[in-house]
Amino acid sequence: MTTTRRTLLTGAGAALLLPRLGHHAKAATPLLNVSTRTLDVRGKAATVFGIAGSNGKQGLFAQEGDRFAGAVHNATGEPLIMHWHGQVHAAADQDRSRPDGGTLAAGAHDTHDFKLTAGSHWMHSHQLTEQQLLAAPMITREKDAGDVQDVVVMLHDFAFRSPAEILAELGGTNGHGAHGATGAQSNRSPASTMPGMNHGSMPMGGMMPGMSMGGMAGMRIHANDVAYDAYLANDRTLDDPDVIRVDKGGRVRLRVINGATATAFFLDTGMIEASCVAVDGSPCQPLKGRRFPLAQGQRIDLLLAVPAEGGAFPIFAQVEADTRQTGVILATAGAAITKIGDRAREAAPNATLALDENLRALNPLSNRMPDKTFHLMLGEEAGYRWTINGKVHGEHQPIEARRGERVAIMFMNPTSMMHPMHLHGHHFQVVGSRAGQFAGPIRDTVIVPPHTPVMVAFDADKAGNWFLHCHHLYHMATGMMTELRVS
Ligand SMILES: [Cu+2]
Repeated sequence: MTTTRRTLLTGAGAALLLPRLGHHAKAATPLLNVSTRTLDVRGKAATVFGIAGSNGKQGLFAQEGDRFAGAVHNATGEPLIMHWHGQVHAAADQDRSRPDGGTLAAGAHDTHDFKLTAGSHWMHSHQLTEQQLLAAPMITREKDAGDVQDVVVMLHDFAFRSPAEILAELGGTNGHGAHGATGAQSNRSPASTMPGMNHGSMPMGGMMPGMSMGGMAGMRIHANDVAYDAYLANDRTLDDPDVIRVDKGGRVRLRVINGATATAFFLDTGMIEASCVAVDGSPCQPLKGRRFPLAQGQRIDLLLAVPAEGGAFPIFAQVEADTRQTGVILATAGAAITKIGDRAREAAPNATLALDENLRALNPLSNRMPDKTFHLMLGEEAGYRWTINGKVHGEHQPIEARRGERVAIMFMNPTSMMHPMHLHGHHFQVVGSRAGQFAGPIRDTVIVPPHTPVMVAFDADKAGNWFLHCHHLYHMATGMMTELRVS
């Protein structure tokens, strides 16, 4: 990958001349240009979105210390809400995907200036267009990344149908994912709200009793509620995969982003044992393995040593609870590339919290009791209606904290599906589950499996109103989103 330092400097110069947000004059050299492009998916042309830097490449690759400074131009022809996923140095007014953030009009640009957050992050629209690949890597290489070859892999689930059609198939209505839309008022009872679970102050040690999700035990667990036409890794299927040249005996840092909207994957490094060194862009104590879960919105950084004798080494991403897979191939010069099918021999398991229970943050939170603990009950109602504490977004009751407070959130999930829960503006630490309390990884998106309590904690250090939502696009769009207000 080439760095974009030059791009960033150009952007920084441009920033001096431009007002901050929503300007209509065309920026001379946008830092990023959001537009449409055409892909070939299984021999069929597909019009999708893309986010290109001034070098024409998708996404951004910067160095630690760089700023995200310059204009983002909306050439998509429709209003845009971008989210800088994982960028904790972006102030609230630097991210459109916030309550009252508005949209960037077609043809207009926003001008940004914030310090990039080191690590493997990404950017995507906070609208249904995320399904149409309105997403790209946003990588800031760490100063201590060392002498390794960075290989960025972006995963997607792909359909030739529009996201509106998919939402209709699911039975949902999009009143809530579009910010600013008020959404239909519900007259259903909030069946999944347990009395007394809002804004509780149960200490962390009290999280296990009463968490058996009684009455839900017989409920069917499922995944993959959208029928996709393909799964993409760097815009390609395994029919014609991205083959990435690596050196014999070289060291590779795979930076994998799950940009899929309704699909969790298992990363499988096949013949090469990997060492997980970061999740969601934040470093962890290295953990060896060959198979790692990766839910929507999550990232994982895996260090691999390419065997000295060379060869071709497929890196698979297999759909959870399914045999379908996508992937890329790492290959040394001259290695024979054999065709790999898009079906694994055995179905992958369902994504669980097992990885997080074994990972330990390299830079954990300080040891401190939470000032506030919130209990968020994830809910599911008839008509493809996904809720938090019985409310859809628009009817939600924000959770509130003061700057500097340590906040704990316990997610409880009596629903039939896993929910990758994502908090804007902050990184949290995974600190508890049925396995007990632990100093788990720092993340911004956590797998909350069905019938499994998960606790995260963070320091509310940034003023503003921040979305907290499920990163399954169609769960978010139909209601599974609330708000953290930090004053
Ligand atoms: Cu969900």
